[in-house]
Amino acid sequence: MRVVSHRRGGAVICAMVLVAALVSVRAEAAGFVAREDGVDIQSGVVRMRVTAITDDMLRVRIAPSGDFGEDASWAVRSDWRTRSVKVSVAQAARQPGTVECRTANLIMRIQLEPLSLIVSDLAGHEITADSPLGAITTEGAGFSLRKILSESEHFFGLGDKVGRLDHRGQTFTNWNTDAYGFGESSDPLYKSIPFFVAAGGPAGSYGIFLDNTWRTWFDFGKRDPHTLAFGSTAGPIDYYVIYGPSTRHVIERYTDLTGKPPLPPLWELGFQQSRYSYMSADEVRSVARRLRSERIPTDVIWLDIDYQSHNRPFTTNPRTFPDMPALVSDLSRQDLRLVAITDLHIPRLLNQGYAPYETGVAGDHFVKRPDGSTYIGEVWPGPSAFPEFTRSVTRTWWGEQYRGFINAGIAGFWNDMNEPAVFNSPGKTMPLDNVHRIAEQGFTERAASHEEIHNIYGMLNTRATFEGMQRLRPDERPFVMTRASAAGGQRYAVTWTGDNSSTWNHLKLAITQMLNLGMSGFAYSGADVGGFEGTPSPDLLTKWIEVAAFTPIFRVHSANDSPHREPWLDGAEHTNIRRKFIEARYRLMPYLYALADENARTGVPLMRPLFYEFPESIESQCDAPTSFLLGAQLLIAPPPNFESPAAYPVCFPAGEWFDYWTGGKVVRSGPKAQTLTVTPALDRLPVFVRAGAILPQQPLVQSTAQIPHGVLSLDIYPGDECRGVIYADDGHSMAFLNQGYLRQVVRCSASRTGIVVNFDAREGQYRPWWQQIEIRVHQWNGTADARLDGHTVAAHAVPRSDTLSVRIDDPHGPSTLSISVR
Ligand code: MIG
Repeated sequence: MRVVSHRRGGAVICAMVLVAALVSVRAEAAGFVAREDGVDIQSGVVRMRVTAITDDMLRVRIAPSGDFGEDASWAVRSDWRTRSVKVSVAQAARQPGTVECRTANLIMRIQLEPLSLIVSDLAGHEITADSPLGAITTEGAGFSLRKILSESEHFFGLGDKVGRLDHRGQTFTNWNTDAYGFGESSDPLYKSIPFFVAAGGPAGSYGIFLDNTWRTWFDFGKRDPHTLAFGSTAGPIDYYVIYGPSTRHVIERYTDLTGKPPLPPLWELGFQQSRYSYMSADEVRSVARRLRSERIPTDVIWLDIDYQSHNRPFTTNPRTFPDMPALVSDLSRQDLRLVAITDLHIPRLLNQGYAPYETGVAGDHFVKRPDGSTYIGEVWPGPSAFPEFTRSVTRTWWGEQYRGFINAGIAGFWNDMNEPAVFNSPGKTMPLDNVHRIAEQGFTERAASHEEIHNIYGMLNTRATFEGMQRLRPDERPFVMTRASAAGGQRYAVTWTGDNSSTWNHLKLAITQMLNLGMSGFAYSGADVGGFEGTPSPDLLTKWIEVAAFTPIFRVHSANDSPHREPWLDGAEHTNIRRKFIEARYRLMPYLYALADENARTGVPLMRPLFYEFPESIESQCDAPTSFLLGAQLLIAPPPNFESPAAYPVCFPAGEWFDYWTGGKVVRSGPKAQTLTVTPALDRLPVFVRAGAILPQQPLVQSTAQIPHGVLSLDIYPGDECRGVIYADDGHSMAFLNQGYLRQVVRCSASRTGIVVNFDAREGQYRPWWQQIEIRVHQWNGTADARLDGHTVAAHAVPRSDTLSVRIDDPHGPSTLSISVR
């Protein structure tokens, strides 16, 4: 045995330990070869390569037969895949056949026989360790990896999975599926995101992303309670270990790897009304008129497949939708926009002047059968061809199909059926032996089976749509919503949870789905409000609107064979409650938009489970099945069992909390989680604000297209780490990339004699709609003296509310507002 350690560029690099003498016979060689940024391991024919991408993130590639194969990825950004940092020897190997090296944050211990990898933090707490039962087994082209599942770990992510929020004790498969009629134990569903976050373990949170497009699976201790296992039916063994220790950091890093969601147009955060389908332009106009006369704030009306001629993508029915530009401009006068569905199946219409098919054939843009013929499957418009989205030229061609609709002024697009769904076929999708012809930067040009491409097909569909919109309307932020997607798909589209049902249980499922999607990179998701299939009771639709008002995408949608569910259809009592919650959403728009800005820069989700902000709540079990956070400041606490009229306990993580609706303090400081009993009521949704929050809000508008009249308000809930963020820009263009935005952090500190509010320097050059800001300090008794940068400003007590109000001119730069008890 020989240990070699040497210096290069100042850093000590990994020790090389040769345990076997047979170095000349590669297949039987065994040993470690140090690299500057990792280590290569040979154990029999098996090769493993560990690379430190950053100090807290490792890439692990394993080649069971010695050949790593092509190094390419649809999910991971190439600038991150090619990044690496130096690793150094932690200690000279203590035993033969092991090596230990480290980055600034991690220790890796690799053992040769049996091959295993243990990753720890610098204090020696194990983050993740291969199972002593054997780390890898292969079977044909498939593989299984096994790791130790520690007692205290809980698992999240994996996209749109249903069931409990915590995946522990369950198994899942990733295979994009048109899961019409799914229920609480259905799997697989529409999306494949082979990434999970583990929280609660001895070293804090970490994540594992398996970069493999095939049919992957995860077992979180179901088969063996002490083993975490995952694998795939084929494809590379190529995974990333991402260390936290905070869940936030894991998600930030995962979205460094796979991309951040882009900053959305502001209207994406507005209320959206959809239906399968609004059948004519006149029907759309009447829905628009009614939304306005009922004063239901709304930003978008959606067009489902029936606006098309014979369900043919990129056409319009000339009888029912004779003039799309006129419809768009009528709606825009009412501050509404249209989003239209564009499915990806292209009907085989020979010599009928149907350009998508004819140009598709001419450009050889369709997926083939193994015999070289074009694959044809039956979908809505009849026998159809399917675009070859793995070719960049085909994606460009697809993007070009949107030109007409973009010119007509349609604001965004909806990519449905992109699992892809195919009628009357095995597995409801295309044959697995269909042949894709990859022609993509970073990839070898080669044929690939549909089995390899299936799970990313929907994501590539949305990529083509998104990039097409960018080319056709470069100054506007694209909006795409998709049903199927894959790891990294958050770069191109928001998503919804597909064909859910009008049941109370589905409302509950939607919350866990959106939370796990948020921890899988998809910060923007929604569930069809009211449920797609079935008939919601008026109470169910009302409660669903209340909850959805605090979720990222807020869209009412319904199936063609279920009753209409525009908000006014159940009488005045329901309409009034629904309106009140939609209005609350619009008042909170500055808070939501600041979260969108944070997400675009960091990837952290808008909607978060409690443990995300309060890690100790994993142990105290404070995460009730339906409660969630919107950003770091708002706790939404619907009943854990929606059908029960019984009072229920709301669990609050340690700290002080205020009632959002009244501004009153409801939970006083304590070292532990506390509970408050709440009685459910149709018109009430408990929402709480964390002490220390500064919530930016705005006057009510009927659409984000309207400029609010009045002032920006900052509601201050005094407490520790008091902070808030103001963000604004024009809401739709790309000018924010070039100083056309405003971001300002506001902090406060309270004492017995008063409160000081500090406005940090402003970033960006954008001039906002407000000239003044109203600061409302909650839990304030009586009046006060207020000075802004030394000058007296008026302060007054808001009657009957324990709130102090101070109005100041918009502080363009750093400013200090001192408020003292009089
Ligand atoms: O086979 O476009 O999930 O939201 O309304 C049904 C019609 C096709 C499925 C989508 C649903 C949409 C519907 N689509």
